[in-house]
Amino acid sequence: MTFTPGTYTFDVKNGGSATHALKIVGPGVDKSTSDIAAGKSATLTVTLKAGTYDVNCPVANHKMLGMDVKIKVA
Ligand SMILES: [Cu+2]
Repeated sequence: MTFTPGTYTFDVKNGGSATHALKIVGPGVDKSTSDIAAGKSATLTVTLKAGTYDVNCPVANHKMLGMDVKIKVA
């Protein structure tokens, strides 16, 4: 997944049955939503620069279980 540099608002909905959250870490960004209960939504606004960002779920061991993706900004 490739993004162009800029400011983005991620509008995330937890369609699962467990609590999750969305975290983005990379150049100039280390931000997370609060915990999002099942069925709830949250937004996360970040300014992305060129580079690679890690997008994951910081709840419990979810990142290790695979809720983890890298995105490229170029
Ligand atoms: Cu999770």
